[in-house]
Amino acid sequence: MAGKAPTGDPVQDAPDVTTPQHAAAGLPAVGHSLRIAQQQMGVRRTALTLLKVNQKNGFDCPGCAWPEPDHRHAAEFCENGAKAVAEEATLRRVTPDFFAAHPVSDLARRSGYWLGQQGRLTQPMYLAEGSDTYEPVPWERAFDIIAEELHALSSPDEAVFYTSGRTSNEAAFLYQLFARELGTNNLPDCSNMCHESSGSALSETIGIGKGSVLLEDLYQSDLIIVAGQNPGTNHPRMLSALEKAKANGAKIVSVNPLPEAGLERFKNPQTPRGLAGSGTPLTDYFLQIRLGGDQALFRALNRLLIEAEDISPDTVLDHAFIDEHTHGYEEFAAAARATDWDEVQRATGLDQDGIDKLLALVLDAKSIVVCWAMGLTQHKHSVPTIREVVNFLLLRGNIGRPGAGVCPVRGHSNVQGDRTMGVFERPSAAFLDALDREFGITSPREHGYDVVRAIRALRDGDAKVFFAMGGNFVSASPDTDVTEAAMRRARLTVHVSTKLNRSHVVTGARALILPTLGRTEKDLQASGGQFVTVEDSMGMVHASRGGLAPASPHLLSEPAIVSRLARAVFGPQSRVPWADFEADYSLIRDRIGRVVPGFEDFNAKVARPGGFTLPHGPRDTRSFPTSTGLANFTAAPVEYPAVPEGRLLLQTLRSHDQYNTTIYGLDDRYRGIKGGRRVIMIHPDDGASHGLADGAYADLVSEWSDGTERRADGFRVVHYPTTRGCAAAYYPETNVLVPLDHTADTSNTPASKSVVIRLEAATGRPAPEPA
Ligand SMILES: Nc1nc2c(c(=O)[nH]1)N[C@H]1C(S)=C(S)[C@@H](COP(=O)(O)OP(=O)(O)OC[C@H]3O[C@@H](n4cnc5c(=O)[nH]c(N)nc54)[C@H](O)[C@@H]3O)O[C@H]1N2
Ligand SMILES: Nc1nc2c(c(=O)[nH]1)N[C@H]1C(S)=C(S)[C@@H](COP(=O)(O)OP(=O)(O)OC[C@H]3O[C@@H](n4cnc5c(=O)[nH]c(N)nc54)[C@H](O)[C@@H]3O)O[C@H]1N2
Ligand SMILES: [Mo]
Repeated sequence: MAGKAPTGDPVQDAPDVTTPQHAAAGLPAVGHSLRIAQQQMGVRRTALTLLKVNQKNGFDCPGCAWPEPDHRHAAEFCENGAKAVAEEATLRRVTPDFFAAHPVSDLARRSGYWLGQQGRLTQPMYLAEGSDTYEPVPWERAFDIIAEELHALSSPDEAVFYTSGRTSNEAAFLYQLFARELGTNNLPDCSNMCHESSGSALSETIGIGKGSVLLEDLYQSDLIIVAGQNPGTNHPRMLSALEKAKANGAKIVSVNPLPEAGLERFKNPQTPRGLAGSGTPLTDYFLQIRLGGDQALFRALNRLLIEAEDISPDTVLDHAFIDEHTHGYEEFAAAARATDWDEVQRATGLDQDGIDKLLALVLDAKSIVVCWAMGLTQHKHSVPTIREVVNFLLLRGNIGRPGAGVCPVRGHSNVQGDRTMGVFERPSAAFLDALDREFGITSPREHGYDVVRAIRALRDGDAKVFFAMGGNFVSASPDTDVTEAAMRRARLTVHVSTKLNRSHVVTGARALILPTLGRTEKDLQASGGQFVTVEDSMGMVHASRGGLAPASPHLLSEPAIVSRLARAVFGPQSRVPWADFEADYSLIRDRIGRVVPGFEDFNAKVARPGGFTLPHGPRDTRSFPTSTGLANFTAAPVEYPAVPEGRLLLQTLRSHDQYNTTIYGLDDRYRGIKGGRRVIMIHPDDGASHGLADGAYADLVSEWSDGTERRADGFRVVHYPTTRGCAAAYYPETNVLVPLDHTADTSNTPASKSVVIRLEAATGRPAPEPA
């Protein structure tokens, strides 16, 4: 069927399943990363490039947002960081000849894996209205096409400017300035699909939407709870931090429906013992929870803490902290006391004994950090869930002192920085006032579209131009068929990208691909070689400077692209010195220093090796810039997903061989799955009750409350030690199952970790499509 998303990799998808592993990293990880790197970049380039990752004079790893330790190893990267680097520094190239040989209708039949494997984009390409083939286009003509379409809009709010989290601070600052000079706050970003729930919950409760711990706090903590996160795959360098914390006496608890190998045991590839020996066991206690049960778990813990205090007054709760720094304790305590144990059991699947064990660890710990990622943020009730985590920490004053705090572990390497720079559809008035004062513009005050609202606007014809600074909007967004149809209604779609992806082939009437420099590459402008800056998950800002020759002489940097676009759109009458910014990024940093709090003297501070840490009121001085001026306890009703009889709850997650929609390979080594991605992991008892043996094939049908159904066919059933009733399958193949309207309350994040599905026995995998 024309335009239908391809289903996995029909030719190559033939999953081979063995038993899951119980330890992460070690020698196999080193070997695997070097193999992938050498395939993409050859031996010499691999050695030169990987040694520069995360070094003080090198570039920031384009993998995850985990911070760099102060004492760096010669090789401060991990297996998956090496894969991310190799993916960008690859020697393969996508040239105009490639596009001539592959019309869009052909590319639209290819899998995301195949598209990504073709290599780096080398020239700006234009798809004219009615054409099926991208053709090379000069940069100036490309900017004129965009200007033409933007000028034809009846309002700037008919344009949407998406950002993925790899964009540097400098580029992000210019980008949001461009959107606001144009007159719109339509700045959706990948954060809307990611940690938006963390931002919403933390802003309301502690007054700042960022984590409150530094690496040092993890090293000093007595208890680290890792809930809804798979660091062995997605933040491998976090395992080194957990290992160090453990050596200092910390206990580690993991809360997850899956027993993730990286959390069980870690073989540090940077120590001889880790390479060869059996490694360090990390998790002391594993709570195998039901999907979406975390709010109930933390509420139950909070009830137990309050009751323990009743029994032994002044020994459990931190009354001095609660009295001086918090608001709303009484109302919250009343709600916590009313917690219903049957409900907790239904929500979590855990018995009281299991929760009592966790309580004992909590009571023993003078300082606690809670870390989390997508397992907590992508549910309908994610915001109250994270607020409950905050309640838990506030009870014993576990915030704003050493070894304690909230640690939302961010995804993309600069997703936090992009937000700090103003990439946000709901900017604060203070931010816009500062921007307007600095540049003499008048930013719009109405809120813009987030990701889900942008898709609706495109679908309904209310948005007509879609511009993406990185990312793969079509594959990363929920409800693939709806999103693709929405995209096709646009007048113009534009992607600033390093690699080919599905968003380039599901286009508006006209489309542009603008190829850009990656992190690993030298950025030479009129004033000389440039560096950019990024902010990690713990609010540390530092420089990133690439060393490789650009993949093609035609590439422009992201700041240059925004600057030239702005000149094409606004002409000489703009009050913003756009050309100067392109020539010298330190001039952008001067402006950031005058607009964004914490960046005063930006150029001087970032010149220091290792950079600087942004101020954080709750962490630094226990000051909470909330509506009450205090840290807020909140008392929400306990929620958890309702799953009708005979149905399963599906989470859509990452394999070990992917970076979001970029597929590195078809293996998920730690989970024992090889050679294919169309798998559905279910508990053996659920397999038995559905009549689906391990190795059988099933079609997945999601059932949404409005009666609509969505299908993804031909998944190999894998009997897996997940919680009963809870299934897991990979994103983005299963995004087609996530209804657009199924989002978290308040944050509007797609609820990608709780999709109600039924399984229908299938005869096998779908027939391969003609190549
Ligand atoms: N190599 C690699 N690194 C990455 C990425 C990548 O794709 N590849 N992506 C980056 C990005 S953008 C992000 S946001 C992060 C994502 O990092 P993660 O959040 O670790 O990614 P997911 O694969 O979505 O894994 C979710 C984890 O939460 C668990 N989980 C799911 N639902 C629940 C629940 O209801 N309760 C609990 N307690 N646990 C649950 C799952 O079993 C799984 O272990 O990683 C970043 N780093
Ligand atoms: N079902 C389901 N859906 C999800 C999730 C889930 O867990 N389940 N997770 C969500 C999350 S947490 C996130 S963050 C989003 C991710 O959404 P996105 O950030 O939109 O997706 P990515 O796959 O990270 O984007 C990859 C593309 O970015 C481009 N790129 C790479 N490096 C650069 C660069 O330096 N500059 C530029 N301009 N482009 C570059 C390449 O062309 C590459 O193809 O997906 C979300 N979608
Ligand atoms: Mo993310």
